[in-house]
Amino acid sequence: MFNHTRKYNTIIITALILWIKTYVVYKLCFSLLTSDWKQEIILFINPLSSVLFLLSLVFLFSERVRNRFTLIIALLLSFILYANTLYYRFFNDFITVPVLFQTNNVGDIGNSLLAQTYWYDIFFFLDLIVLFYLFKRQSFQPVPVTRKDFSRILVTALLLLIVNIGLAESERPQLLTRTFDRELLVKNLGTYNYHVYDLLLQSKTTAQKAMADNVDVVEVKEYTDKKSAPANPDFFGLAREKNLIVISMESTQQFVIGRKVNGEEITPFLNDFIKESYYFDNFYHQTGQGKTSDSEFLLDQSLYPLPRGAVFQTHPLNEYHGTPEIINEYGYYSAVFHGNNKSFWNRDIMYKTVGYDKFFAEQYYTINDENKINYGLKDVPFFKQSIKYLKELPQPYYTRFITLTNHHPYKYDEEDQMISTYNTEDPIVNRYPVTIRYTDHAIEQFIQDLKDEGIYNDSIIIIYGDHYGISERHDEAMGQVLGKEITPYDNVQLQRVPLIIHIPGQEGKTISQVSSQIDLKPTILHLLGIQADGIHFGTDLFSKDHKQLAVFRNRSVVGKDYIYTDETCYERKTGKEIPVETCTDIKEQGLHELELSDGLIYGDLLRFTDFATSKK
Ligand code: GP9
Ligand code: MN
Repeated sequence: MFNHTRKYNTIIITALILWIKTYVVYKLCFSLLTSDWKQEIILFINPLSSVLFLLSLVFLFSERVRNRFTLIIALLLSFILYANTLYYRFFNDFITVPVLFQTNNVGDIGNSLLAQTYWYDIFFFLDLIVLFYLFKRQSFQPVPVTRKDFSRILVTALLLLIVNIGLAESERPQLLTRTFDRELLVKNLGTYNYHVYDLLLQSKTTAQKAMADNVDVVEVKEYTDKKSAPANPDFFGLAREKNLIVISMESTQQFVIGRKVNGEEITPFLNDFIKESYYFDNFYHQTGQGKTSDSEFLLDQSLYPLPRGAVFQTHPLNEYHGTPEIINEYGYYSAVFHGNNKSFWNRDIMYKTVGYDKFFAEQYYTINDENKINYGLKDVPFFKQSIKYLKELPQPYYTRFITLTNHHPYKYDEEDQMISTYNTEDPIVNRYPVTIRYTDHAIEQFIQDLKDEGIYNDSIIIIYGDHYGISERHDEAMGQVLGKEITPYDNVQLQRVPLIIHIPGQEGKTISQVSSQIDLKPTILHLLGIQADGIHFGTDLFSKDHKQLAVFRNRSVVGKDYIYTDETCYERKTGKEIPVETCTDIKEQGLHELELSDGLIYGDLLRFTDFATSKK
């Protein structure tokens, strides 16, 4: 009798502690907003089923090791919770299986994550010490248990899971089949169940490639052919035989263009450069977890990056028909310049796959404590040191320069500060204009060097922002900066990044059509005088038939007239909320494109084609 009362003691106390801890972390460390009590209840109960399930397993162990095993489970779950918290603080997202295998980046990401640790993080693990001492007490000493006792806990866990999934499905139909986004999954299933679900998804991805056959690629090709837009004869071949210099501006959002802090322009150089270039002020980034590398993928492939992980990491050995490979057949030499470790984002491998001739990474630069900050070489010495390599390249070339200084958490050395900080409560937002201003200055010097070296007049220069720099976590401070409360509509609009295309001899102008990173490849090919007739989800920005559609990885869609996000439809120009059905068309087209593109990558379907590699 005595045994009966105490045999569940350890499980109950451990479950309670882990359950409450998880909920507290949800509330304090993740922004999982709930809009009614039902969502709050789902959020509250969702850790319990997985916690109980794991703890039921301790009954399968002998009394001798049972308490130790209980502690190991508690440690494991606390670790998962903490790892997600760190990742969330930096990426505003949850860990996925592919992210875990991005071991190449761990060193650098590790630094960023370290900057996000706080002394009070110790609370993530303090309860384990409490449990440790508690388990020494007489009332927590394991007693013999039967299979029935095990089943009791297991069945309770399963019942809880069923109730949880039932509630979640009623709240969010098709949650499991459609995998909306990670935040919704965690909100509804709980962080632990989410990881199990993610593992299952990963195995599905692996199986998909094995099962794909070449029928699917025909469907994709038919779709993109139908969508594609013919080149504008006024622009076709304008860059033929010219060099192409593409600059990726780290974390640079469009809102900084033309904006001032304390009466001073944040981007004085770009503001002027825009006046003699084509400038796209409704150009959106479309990156996912692969951040910079996703933007590179969009640029060179005109395919969507993946919903989970960085495609550079997860599918670096696929067959691709990207810009470097295509233009190589037209006599172009291709190279990338970047002042960071060559294996970051698995670039060294991926660049070989997609056909770059050369990658000037960290080892080509003189990097020391003075000229380095955050992830690597500062932008000014980066461009300065690149010039000597650029001069030696066989012409014509396609070169890409990836800047780095304006990277979260926007650290800078005092001597590099050329503008005041913002003055909000949020240090990240405050520092942001300072590092942007620095990059603006670095690009100004680079352009001057190109002029001095006689390269400028022979080159088309494209400058674009790779992705957002200020995430939604900073909405409050952003609200102060922009002087308004940030709505979901504004959050979509904040995903605009600058795009500047400078063509020698052309005056340029501002083009306000909706456009996105996926449009760059066909635009570049047409400028070079190459028909873009492979598989491209984007369309030429200069085409008279350019399709105004920007599909985000979080499934928001921007169309010519409307913006669909958060299951709400807005008028694009005014931000006015309108009936959600108005957005049905763009939403469906967007989802369809994502599905086709994902299928293409998961199935490695380009291996079944040969159309993009043969010279026309
Ligand atoms: C790393 C740099 C930054 O080399 O491109 O990557 P991000 O964190 O922005 O993806
Ligand atoms: Mn980046």
